[in-house]
Amino acid sequence: MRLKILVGMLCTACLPAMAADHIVQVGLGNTLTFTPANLTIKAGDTVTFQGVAGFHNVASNPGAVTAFRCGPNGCDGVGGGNGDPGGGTWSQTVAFPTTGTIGYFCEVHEGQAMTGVIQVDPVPVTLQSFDID
Ligand SMILES: [Cu+2]
Repeated sequence: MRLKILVGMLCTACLPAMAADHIVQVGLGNTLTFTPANLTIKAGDTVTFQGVAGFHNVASNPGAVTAFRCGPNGCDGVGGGNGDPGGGTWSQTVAFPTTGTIGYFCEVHEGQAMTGVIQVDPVPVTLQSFDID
């Protein structure tokens, strides 16, 4: 007798292997924009914000499931960095372990609609089958 067993694995254990990094450019072409402004990622992924032009930072909306505030001098609460706005080119990476919709903005240019949204989707369930003789 041969049984085929289909097992759905919650992928907590395979997060590290599946995690991806996504780039959001800040101020591309000297515009007051995030590129892309709307990004969909999976839980466990990271987003690297790259300041490319202008004087900006990135700050999550109040109450966001993953809070961050980052700029040229680092991110608030991470290794003594602070997320104050600044110029030049810079790069800060934020991890998004939790599903949800996270809005963010530049504190200097929020009034000029310099905003973005990161949608963090669940990691898909992986199905595996085993044969038992
Ligand atoms: Cu800005």
